[in-house]
Amino acid sequence: MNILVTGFEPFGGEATNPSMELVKALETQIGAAHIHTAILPVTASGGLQAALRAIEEIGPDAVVCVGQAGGRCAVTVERVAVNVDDFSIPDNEGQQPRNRPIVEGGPDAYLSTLPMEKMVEGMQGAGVPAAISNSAGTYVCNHVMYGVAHYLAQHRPTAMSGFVHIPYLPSQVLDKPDKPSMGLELALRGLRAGLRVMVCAISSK
Ligand code: PCA
Repeated sequence: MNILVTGFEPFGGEATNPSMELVKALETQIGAAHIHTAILPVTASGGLQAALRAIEEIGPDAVVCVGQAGGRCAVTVERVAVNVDDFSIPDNEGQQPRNRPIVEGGPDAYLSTLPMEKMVEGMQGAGVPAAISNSAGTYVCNHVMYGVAHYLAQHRPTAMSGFVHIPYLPSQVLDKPDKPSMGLELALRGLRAGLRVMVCAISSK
């Protein structure tokens, strides 16, 4: 079994991105699955292109994209990606599409096909604050979640896909002490527990 897990480069003036650190720290084997990783640029077209290139190379059974959601208190498994780019800040190339479809004429939304509830239970069972989120936003993470689901629906319909958002790291909130954070070890334990549940679900299909 092959699983692709992606993270993002830093953006928005941050020195790091917890998703990049997590993906770098992840082991290469979880249960029956070989874990492949890629770090994506935080740009609408470049991020999605890099994810699709990795999918074409690896031919994964599941794609789990991971990103930073600064301000959230828990690891969150996203339920849905919407067909809207509406960036509140420019991406790392200075592009800021507003109120624009990602795929002209595409479905309004794609639901995650990951076993979301079981993954959240697995994360909580490992002692990690976790929840389902009903909005991945309208920035680059939503764009990549939507774009990956759209690609898989056409080219690899048996593969699962979805998105996991991670809070800020403690080092990122030293200058914003009103914001919550989660240490890398705890976030890693959560992601690992979620992936383990997903791998078991794929194995028993
Ligand atoms: N988080 C952003 C984009 C890259 C990242 O890590 C988002 O939530 O859209």
